[in-house]
Amino acid sequence: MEDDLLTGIKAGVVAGRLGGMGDMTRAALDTGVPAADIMSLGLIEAMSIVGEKFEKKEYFVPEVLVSARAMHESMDVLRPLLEASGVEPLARVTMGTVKGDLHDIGKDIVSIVLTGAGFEVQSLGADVPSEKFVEAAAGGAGVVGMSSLLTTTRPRMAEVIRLLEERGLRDGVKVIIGGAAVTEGFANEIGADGYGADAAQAVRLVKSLLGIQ
Ligand code: B1M
Repeated sequence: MEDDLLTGIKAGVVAGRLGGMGDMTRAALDTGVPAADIMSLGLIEAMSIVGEKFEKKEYFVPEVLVSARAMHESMDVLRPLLEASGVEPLARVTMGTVKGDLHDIGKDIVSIVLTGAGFEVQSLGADVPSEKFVEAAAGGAGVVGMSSLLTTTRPRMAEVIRLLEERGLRDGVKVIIGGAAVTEGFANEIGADGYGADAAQAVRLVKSLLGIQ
């Protein structure tokens, strides 16, 4: 039963079934499937299948867009559960997808998981101008997190770091990056403080950079 519901959620995202994803997600939670499992085994696995279909040209942008909307319907149900840490925020993290890039699913997942781990996350959204990240650092964010899924938008990350240096803000903030277009090597190359391959790694990274156990 639980497996059927998880399989149904995954299939629903792949097929872009809109309207019923919220109910299906609530039904899975009611039968005891943990929210984190729905996220990782249902939603994230589904989007990787969508990605493969896009690469093989079985899916095109409209299909991918509908799958992304179906994923958001389910995430809306999971968000309050995954975000509820019930403790004082450990630190403020500003998260956004860089300018020119509209991919927001991965960045949203990382934000939800960081919030659940006790951080206050300020989400700047997607297609965020470099200046906005700098403003967030000037406003006291302890960590600036940038996501990029398009290789063409990767230079924006280096730009943010350069602007932080120019404004004298770089020493007061940790910069982390992630998303399918970047790697650990790229993070080192541009002088970021770290790279997270997924949401769990991002949490470990932020904690270690801030010296939190
Ligand atoms: Co686009 N797209 N897309 N797309 N899309 C990719 C990224 C692509 C790899 C597909 C492909 O061709 N194989 C390709 C990029 C190629 C490249 O640059 N080398 C691509 C392209 C080309 C495009 C368009 C140009 C297509 C077009 O119009 N012809 C266009 C660009 C639009 C724009 O941004 N300006 C476009 C559009 C779209 C949609 C709008 C249709 C949709 C996005 C919807 C949305 O986000 N609201 C979409 C999608 C869904 C994808 C794929 C299929 C899936 C991305 C996704 O959501 N993955 C993607 C193919 C792929 O990635 N295999 C593809 C699921 C998500 C959970 O994973 O985002 O990697 P991810 O996040 C992970 C980790 O990376 C990490 O944690 C997350 C959770 O595990 N992580 C971080 C992410 N950010 C982090 C930040 C951190 C730490 C960890 O710290 C700060």
